[in-house]
This record gives sequence, C-alpha cells and structure tokens, in this order.
Amino acid sequence: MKTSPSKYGNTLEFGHWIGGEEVMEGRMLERRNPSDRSDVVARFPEASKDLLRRAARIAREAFERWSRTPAPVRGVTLLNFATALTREKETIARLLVREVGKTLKEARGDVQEAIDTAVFFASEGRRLYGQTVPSEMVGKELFTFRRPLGVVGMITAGNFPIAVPSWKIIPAVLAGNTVVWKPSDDSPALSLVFVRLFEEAGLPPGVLNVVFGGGGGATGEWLVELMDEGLFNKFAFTGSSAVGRRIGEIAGRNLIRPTLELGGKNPLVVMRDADIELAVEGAWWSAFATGGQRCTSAGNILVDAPIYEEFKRRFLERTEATVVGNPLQAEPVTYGPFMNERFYAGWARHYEWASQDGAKLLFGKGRITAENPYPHFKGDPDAGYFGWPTVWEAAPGMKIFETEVFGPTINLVRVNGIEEAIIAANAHPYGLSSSIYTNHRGWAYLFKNGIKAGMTSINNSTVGAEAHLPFGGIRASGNGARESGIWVIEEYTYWQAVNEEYSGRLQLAQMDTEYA
Ligand code: UN1
Repeated sequence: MKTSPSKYGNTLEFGHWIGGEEVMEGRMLERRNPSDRSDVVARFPEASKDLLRRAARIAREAFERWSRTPAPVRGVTLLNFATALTREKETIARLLVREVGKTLKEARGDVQEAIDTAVFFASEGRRLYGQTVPSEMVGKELFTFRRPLGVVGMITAGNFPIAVPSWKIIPAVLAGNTVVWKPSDDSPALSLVFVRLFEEAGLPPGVLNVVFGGGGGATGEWLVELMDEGLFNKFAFTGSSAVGRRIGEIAGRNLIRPTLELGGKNPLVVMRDADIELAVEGAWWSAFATGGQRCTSAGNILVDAPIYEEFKRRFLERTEATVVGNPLQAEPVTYGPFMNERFYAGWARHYEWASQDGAKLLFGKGRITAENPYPHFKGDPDAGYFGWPTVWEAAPGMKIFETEVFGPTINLVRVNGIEEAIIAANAHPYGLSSSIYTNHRGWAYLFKNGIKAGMTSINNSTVGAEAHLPFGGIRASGNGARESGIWVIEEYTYWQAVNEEYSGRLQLAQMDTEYA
C-alpha cells in the first residue's frame, strides 16, 4: 500500500510489514467503516504464530544495528517522522474518521498527540543522560548508562490508533529497542500508514514491524506467548484489565516488566461551590467525547447534595443537545458510532444490569435505529451501531458504578460533602483518571491527596491528558508503568552501573579497601 492520499478513499488491501517488506500471508480479514458498514476500509491478513516468530527474529537482527546507532541520530529519525506526520496530518485524520469513526476534530487531535510525542522525544536522543557517581575509594570513578532492553512486543487498542501506539513505539525506538506491534483490528490501515511513514522518515527496516490479527484474540495471545520462547525482552499493552492481567502473568514468569495501560471508571466530583456551567460542560465532555470510548472517559459524576438537583437538570439539558451521527457526513457531531460490535454489545448489556441493580434511567433509549430515532442524529443510524447518550442515577455498590462500560453512558451519584465525595470516588477497582470541580483550595487539596488515581484534574475534564505528562494508572488500571514524558524512558531502558578503576590496585568496597 502507498501512503499517498488518493489511495485512502478506496478499499485498501495490504499485508503485514516485516523487515521493511510487505508479507501477504494468512487468512484475509476485513475492517469496515463503523459509521457505514457497507464501506470496506481495509483487507488485511491474520498472522500465524510462526509468522510472529519470524517477525520477532527479524526485530532481533535489527536490534544489533539499531541499538548501536547513536541516540542523537535515532532522534533525528523521530524529527523526520514528526515532519512527515505533520505533512500528512489531514489525510491521516480523514482516514481515522473513516476507519475508526471519530469526529474529524478528535481525529486531528489523535494525530497531533503523536506529532507532539515525536517532537518531544526527538531531542531526548541528545539527553539520554546517565550519571556520574562518587566512589568511596580513591582512584575510582562510577557511572550509569541507559541501555535498551531489546525486542519489544506491543498490543494496542483502536480507540487512539495513532496517539497511543506513538506513546510506546516512539520512546522504545528512541532508546534503541526494536518492535513487533500488533495493532487493533479496528485500525489496521492507520497502523500500516504509521509504520510506512516512519520508514520513509528514515527508520531502518526491521526496527518496527507490524503484524495483524483478528479481534478474537488468537494472534494477540500468540504474540504474548512468545515471551515464553525468549523472543521478547519487554511487552507493552493498552486494553482491558482482564487481558492486562494475563499479559502480566506471562511477563512475570519470564521476569519481564510489562507496561500495562488498562481500564478506568473515572470519577468526576462537582462540589457545592463549583462553577456549575463549567462543571456541566466538563462532565458532559468527559462522559461523551469519543462516545465514551476512552479509558479516561468519566464513569461516575459525584455531585454534592446541595447542588445535585440543579446540576442534574442542567446536565440533562446539555446531554439532550448532544449531536450523534456519521462524522463523515456531518460536522459537528459530538460523537460517532461504536468502533466495533463488541463495544456496542457491552454497552447494550449495561442497560440490563443497570436496571437490575435499581439504577434509574434519566436519559437514553439504547441503540439508535430508524425505528428508535434519536432527535439529534445525522446520517443513517442503521448503517452502523450508534447509541443514545445515556444517563443513570446510581449509587456506590451497584455494578454499573464499579464496572467500566466502553460507550456513551454516565452515572449521576449524590454525595454529601468532600469526605463522602472522596470515599465514593475511590469506591471502584480502578485508578486511572479523576477530576474535581471546586473553587475551594482546601477541598482540591484533600481530593488530589485522597484520590487513588494516576491522574487527576482540578476544574477540568477527566480526558485529554497532555503528551508530556506521565500517563497511567494504579489498581486495576495498570501496573504503575507510565507512558509519555520523560518517565516512559524508564520502561524501555535498564540502568547499567559502570566502575572504572584507575588506582592500579585491586580495591574492594565494604572491606576497608584491603582484601587480604
Ligand atoms: C485511551 O483512551 O487509551 O487523555 C487514551 C486522553 C487521551 C488518551 C486516552 N489523550 O483522554
């Protein structure tokens, strides 16, 4: 496949990309435009376990050369990639709208996040600092060096098909590692464009290899199992907590420290003194941006009792004005379709558990269809899976309060005061993002100190992390590894301690320098 813009409108047919070559091997799969399922965006093959092994071996060979390329030179490749991505931003964003169903504005943001990441790490090639450390002995000097780990296996989700892979791939290759990447089958064409553009920017063949597979999980599972064969030195994953645990187990028995970016049930607190208009807008965006298909999407809005009724009224008004539809046909829409049938099915099921639990439905009527029309819908609802923006009144302890739902749904929950708000904000298994709306500095202080989450916002939404801050969660949201910013370098390098002896004697630490 060429990365020329004219090609992006048709059905794209392509193979895996291994060692700088297209490999057309395996049963063919399809990716359809989720806004219009009659539009076949991509045809691509499913990798066998043997092909994954070959890709890992090619990545190992490439590692020998790439790891010896000076880091500043590796950085230049990233700068060229950033330039290429900037040039192709609009074309890629349009393909993203078609392949994944995001709005054009969000699609541009997705690409921009990767550009920012590439720009950030390009100069990091000149700053992969180590330290000088004083020795306890005379005539001896100590140093630390960062060394690359080797070959990295990666599996990513399709909801941020350019940004999230860039958080992994860019620092990994900057640090001198090589990669075998299995992207989501929701975004195969975008993934291939990513890899081809990187190689056109100067990344040597074999450094970044992409292998495709289906959503059933077999290819992903095989890739993870290659850790047992010693083919990977590192594994990085974005996706569900269930799969993350499985990867963590296999990584653990191979003594590999994985990067696991998992789910969230992100709380957003609105205190009695908050600017309500700002809070309504922030809560609405946190709930419905990307149709709730972000790991950072808000799950529960915890509203302080004195303003609960007013907030609820205004939040429902804002929700009723949400525009849903095919983002290729109409702009602006707030959100488009479910990215895949699996997300739709999970969201459809939550209507059942929510009512079984006694949650009260305040707004929403399930799937939008010609028979079940939504007033602010643009396009043909039956051409894909689209969901009503859905709002529940819920309480801690309910399944709907604790379980991540990837789709347009949000719970309003009444709390009384800051202490109760913080307890409720932690009353679920996750710990990714969080937010509080208040003008009271003391409450903001208590919240950011008391919330169990890797990321928190004061007077801002739960979504939309900046590309140079550490991104990641605790508890069921991840294993503490961080992506983005300088912190991610820890995940893709190990520290080597170096002793240099100039005394001309055998000196030993902890033994009065005498050994006999
Ligand atoms: C994700 O959903 O996996 O902070 C990542 C955000 C985005 C990234 C979300 N920049 O919402």
